[in-house]
Amino acid sequence: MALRAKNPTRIAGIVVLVGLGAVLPSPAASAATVDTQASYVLVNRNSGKALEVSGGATSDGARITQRTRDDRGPQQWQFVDSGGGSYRIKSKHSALVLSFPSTADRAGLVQSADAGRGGQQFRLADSAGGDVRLLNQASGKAVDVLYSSTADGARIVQLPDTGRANQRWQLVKLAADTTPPTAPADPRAANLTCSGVDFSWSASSDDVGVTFYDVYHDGQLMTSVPGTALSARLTVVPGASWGLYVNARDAAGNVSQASTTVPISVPQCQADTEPPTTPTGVTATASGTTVTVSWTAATDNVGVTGYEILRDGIAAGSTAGADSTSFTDSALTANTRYQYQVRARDAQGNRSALSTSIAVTTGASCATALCSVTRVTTETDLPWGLTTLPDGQVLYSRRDLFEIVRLDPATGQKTVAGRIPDAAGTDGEGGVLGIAVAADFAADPWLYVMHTTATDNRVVRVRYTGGVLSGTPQVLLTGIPRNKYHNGGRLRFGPDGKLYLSTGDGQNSAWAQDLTSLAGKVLRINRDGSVPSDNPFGTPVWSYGHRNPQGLAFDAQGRLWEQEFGNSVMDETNLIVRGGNYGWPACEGTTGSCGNSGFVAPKHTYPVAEGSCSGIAVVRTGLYIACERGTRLYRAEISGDSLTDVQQYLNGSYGRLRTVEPSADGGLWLTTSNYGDKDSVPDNSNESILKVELGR
Ligand SMILES: [Ca+2]
Ligand SMILES: [Ca+2]
Ligand SMILES: [Ca+2]
Ligand SMILES: [Ca+2]
Repeated sequence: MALRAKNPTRIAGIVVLVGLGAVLPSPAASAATVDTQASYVLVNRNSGKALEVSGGATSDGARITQRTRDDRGPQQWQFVDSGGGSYRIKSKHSALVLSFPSTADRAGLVQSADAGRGGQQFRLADSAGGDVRLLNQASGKAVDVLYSSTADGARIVQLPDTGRANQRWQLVKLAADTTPPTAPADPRAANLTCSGVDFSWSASSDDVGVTFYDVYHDGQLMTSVPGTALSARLTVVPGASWGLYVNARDAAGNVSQASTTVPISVPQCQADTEPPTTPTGVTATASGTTVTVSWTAATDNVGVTGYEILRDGIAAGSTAGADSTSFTDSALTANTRYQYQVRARDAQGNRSALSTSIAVTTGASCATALCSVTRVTTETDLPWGLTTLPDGQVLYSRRDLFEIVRLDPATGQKTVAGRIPDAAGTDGEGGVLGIAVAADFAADPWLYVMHTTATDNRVVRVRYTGGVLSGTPQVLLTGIPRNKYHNGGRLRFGPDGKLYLSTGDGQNSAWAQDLTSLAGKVLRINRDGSVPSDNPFGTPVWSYGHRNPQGLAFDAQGRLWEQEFGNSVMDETNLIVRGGNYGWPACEGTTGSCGNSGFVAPKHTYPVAEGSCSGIAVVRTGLYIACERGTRLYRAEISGDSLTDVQQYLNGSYGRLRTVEPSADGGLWLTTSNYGDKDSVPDNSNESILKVELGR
C-alpha cells in the first residue's frame, strides 16, 4: 500500500478517484464506504481518543477537541456528501459542521453553521488499516491532534498532511439508537413573576445520552436547552394559565414521554381595577334568523381585550380584541323580538356596565348557513370522536373514560355501548379518540377506533351488534408514536373504501419528515389493516410533513381535506394529495422556510388565537371547521381547489368546539371541549353535544 509514499496527499487522491478503497483489506469505513445515513465516532490512531464538541456546546464557533471515547452525542458525526469526494462532517449533537476558519497552519477546528464553504469540506484520504486522513478542501491541510497529544481536551488543528498517526482517524460506525430517554422527573417551577419563571427538572437517562430537553406549555414548544442543562428561564404572558412540561431527546432524535405537568397562573405586572367605558352606538340588524350586532369601541386605562354580547340578558357570544366591534348571532327563532346589550372587558376581567338595550325582530325564515342550534345532551367526560350510523343513531367516544356511548338523537338518551380495552391516557391529549364506520356498516357492523395505549397510538375495530360492542377488538395498526400532546386521532373512510387517519408528530418534529415513522402523517390502510397496493411509499403513509393533523373530511369530488394545529403562529386547512409533503417542521402554515417547491401549501390559515381547530366536516359544498381556542365554527365554501367566503359562527357562544360531524338529516353534530381537556382525568368535564340545522 502507498501510505508511506512521499506524497501521500496525491496518492490518496488517486486512491479515491480509482476506487482503490474497495481493494484495501475490508476497512471498517473509508472514503469509498462511508454511510451518509449512519453516525460515526472518529477515533484518533495515535491517542485512541474521540473527536468531540468541547463541553457539549451547541454554539456556533465552539471548539472541537479529543476526549476519552464514550459514544455520546458530542462524539457522534454524520458525513454529508458535498460531491467530488468531499464531505461536510456534521455533529449529531449540535447539527453544526466541522470548520476551519482560516487556511493557516495550527488554525483550530471549530463547529459552525453549514454554509458549504471550502473550510467546511473535507476529503477522506485512505490510510493504513482503514484509517482516513481528513483533508480540508480550502487549505489542503490535515486535521491534526496538535503535538501528538494524548490528553483529554487537546487542541485539534490543521497542519500539512504528513500521514502520521496523529492525523489518522478510525471511522467507527455506531449501531442506530432506537431507545428514547426516560421521561424527565420532578418538574418544578420557581420565581414566577409576570414576565418569567424558572422551570427545572431532574435528569433523564438514555442508553447513549440526552442531547436536548424540549420545554413546552400545552403542546407549544417554548425552548430547547442542551442535555447538560436541567432548567430554563421561560418567558411568560401576564394572566396566562399554562401547563409546563419537558421532554428529553437523544442525538438520534428519539424523544421521551413527557414529564408530568406543572400548572402555573402568571400574575399581572400591575393590578388594574378600572373597568372599560361602556360601549355606545349599539345597532342590531336582522337578516332572516341571523342578527348582526355592531357598536362603537370602548376605551380602558390599560386596554380593552374584547366584548361580551348578551341576548335577552343571557350571554350569546364574545369577541376578542379592542376593535372587534361586530358580532353575528346565528340560528335564532323566526319572527321573534330579541334585545341585545354589549359590554367591554379588559385583561384583568374588569367589565364595563351594559350598553343600552337594542331591540330587533327576526325575519320569517333562515337565509344563512346556520339555522338553529339545539343542545341534545350534556356530557361529563370529554366527547372526542362521533359518527352517525345508518339508522340515525349516534356513537361517540369518551376520551378519558375510554367508553363508546350510543346517543338517540330523538330523545337525547345515552347508553354505554362498551369500553375500549388497553386504552390509556397521556396526562394530556391521548385516550380514546376518533371513531368511524364504513359505508356497508349495516351488513358488516365494525366500529373503527383510534386510541392511545401505554406504548403507542393504534387503530382497532370492534363488532357493534344489538347496540353494544362485542368480542375482543381486532388490532389493525400499531406503533404510531404517542406523547402527552400531538397524537392526531381522527379516522375517516374515503369513497375508495380505505380508512384514512391523522397522526401527530408525537412531539418529535423530525418524525414528520421521516417516511419510516408513522408520526406526523395522514395514513391510509385497508379495512383489515393491510397496506393498500397503491399507497405511494409501500407503507401506510399517504402524506407527510404534518405537525398535529386532526380533522379529515372528503368532499363531493372525493378529495380529502385536513385540519392541522400549528405551533404558535398559524393553523392550516390542507387539501391532501397522494404522497404530498406539507412542510412541517421547516414550515408552519405560510411562515418559516416554506419556499421549498416540494412543499404543498395550505388552502387556508388561521392565527392560532382564532383557531386551534380539531374536527372538520363537509356538507354539500360547505367545509365546517370546529375550533377550540378560537371558540367558533368556521364555514368555508369549497370552490374548485380553493376555500372561499370563510365565515365564522357561534363565536364564544358555546366555548371551545372540538368535533363537527355530518348528521343523518343534512345538518351537523357539534361537541364542546371546555373542561378537563388537557388531562386524562375521567369524568371531569361539563360539555354539550349540539345539533345544528343548516340552511343554504
Ligand atoms: Ca437513546
Ligand atoms: Ca382596566
Ligand atoms: Ca403545512
Ligand atoms: Ca379529563
